[in-house]
Amino acid sequence: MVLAAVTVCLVPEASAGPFVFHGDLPGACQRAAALGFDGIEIFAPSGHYVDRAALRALLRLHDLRLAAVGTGAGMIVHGYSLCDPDERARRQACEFVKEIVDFGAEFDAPAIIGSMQGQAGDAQSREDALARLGESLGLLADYAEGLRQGLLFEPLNRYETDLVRTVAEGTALLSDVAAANLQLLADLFHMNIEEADLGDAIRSAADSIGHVHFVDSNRRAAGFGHMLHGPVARELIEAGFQGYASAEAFPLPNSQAAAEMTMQSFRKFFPH
Ligand code: LER
Ligand code: MN
Repeated sequence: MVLAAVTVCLVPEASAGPFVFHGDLPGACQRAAALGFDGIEIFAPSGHYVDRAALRALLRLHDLRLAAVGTGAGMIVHGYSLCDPDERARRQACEFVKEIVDFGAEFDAPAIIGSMQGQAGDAQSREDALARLGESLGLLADYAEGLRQGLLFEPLNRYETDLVRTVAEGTALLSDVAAANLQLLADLFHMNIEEADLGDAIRSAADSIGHVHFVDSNRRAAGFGHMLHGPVARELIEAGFQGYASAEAFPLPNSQAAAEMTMQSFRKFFPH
């Protein structure tokens, strides 16, 4: 069964970012539960930011799960990257991610490596950057494995990275890293830019996909753009996908309307 999640951003520097709810964690939980979401995905400033006991109480109160935790604040706030050519900076990036892995693991939620993959840029060749990224991912997957936790790797579109942009590039990196607990996050917004055919891309990597960012062509809630979600949903269901379709979308026209439209689309494409 595919589960529904919705994003909550607690990072002030990302207040204009593509997250359905911003700032108010108790309010987001209350609204997510009222609409029937199974879980929330948290984008936090660090692994220490969220009060564990308070979150545990909120999740219990609203019968929600923590679906996943984002690590992108490491890039947005600190400029960290897992492919940084400077070894010390790369180690700091890994430490930042590990703290978020710790946080997620307390709630049985995997951490997401998206923006933290970084960019090769002019400082290094793409090949070297990919090797460094692969090494960091291997270390982090081992670390997560020690906590019996998965790790999610997310290809991004060309305007955000010059490293891993397609699902096929993602599966190639995963096979280099060869960690059983490392899976792909398929963000439909990035895929809509980079893939020739979304359904084909999902089918070709179905075994590796652990999480989906469920969104429309314009990065608004699924249903507010022109993406054809039917073939994507069909391939996920066909493959027996059991993870979350998590709404990572702009709060347009507002958070509530984006969450409502997401849920309407979720029920249409993933009927239980
Ligand atoms: C960034 O564009 C994104 O999609 C996030 O999920 C990655 O951290
Ligand atoms: Mn995403």
